[in-house]
Amino acid sequence: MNYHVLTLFPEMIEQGLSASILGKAQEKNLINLNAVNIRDYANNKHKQVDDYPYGGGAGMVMQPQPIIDAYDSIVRKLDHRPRLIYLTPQGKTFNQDMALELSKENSLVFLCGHYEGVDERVVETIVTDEISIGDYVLTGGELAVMVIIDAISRLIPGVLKNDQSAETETFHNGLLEYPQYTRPADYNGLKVPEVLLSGHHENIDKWRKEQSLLRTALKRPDLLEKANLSTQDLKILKKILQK
Ligand code: 6GU
Repeated sequence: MNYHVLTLFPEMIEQGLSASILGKAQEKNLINLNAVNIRDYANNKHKQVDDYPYGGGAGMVMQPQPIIDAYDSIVRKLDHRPRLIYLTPQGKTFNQDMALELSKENSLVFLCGHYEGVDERVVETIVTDEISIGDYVLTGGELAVMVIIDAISRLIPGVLKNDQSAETETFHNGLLEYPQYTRPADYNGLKVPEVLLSGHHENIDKWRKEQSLLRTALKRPDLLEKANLSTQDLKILKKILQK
């Protein structure tokens, strides 16, 4: 996966994604990160990238020329026009299904806006997708793009230690993850559920499935409506909710 991030703060992106699992994934070339400073493409001698909004109003607007030239410089090195994802609270709210879909691309370009946003002609001409990470306002798209790159990257084969962990956990099947425990089995009188110590894998799987269903019903009932529950799951759920 080749990520290109168009930003006024490339060091923020580079540093934010250099630690831990994503840092390792870059070292292993499972993912590649190219943070492009939009300012480097400004055509004027003051390297200005923003200006006052036509019609007046608060803040500054990012000008089209440096952004479009920065995108074109990436396109020139490829044999196709990669998706250009603009991070904006006006976009579609990011979720796990979108992460999975984007993880199948070869190259992705992200555009981080700042100030009051980017000139609308950028959105009209080169932006293919608009994504938000939730209903709140950030100072810029940088933190949002890091969230999205993290969520996509962990789905790329080899990035996580065992491919399983990306599958079994929260949201894989539209449900929340079951509770986890580690040693000690008794922590100041707080005990790990007996079934987990039993070594009986069938019972453990059954317990975990029940816990996933129960938790989702209690904490995120909205997810339960969307999850594709089998008739077996529905039966289990009915039983545990009666208790
Ligand atoms: Cl993607 N960008 C900005 N600037 N603010 C946001 C956002 C994105 N998602 C939620 N708030």
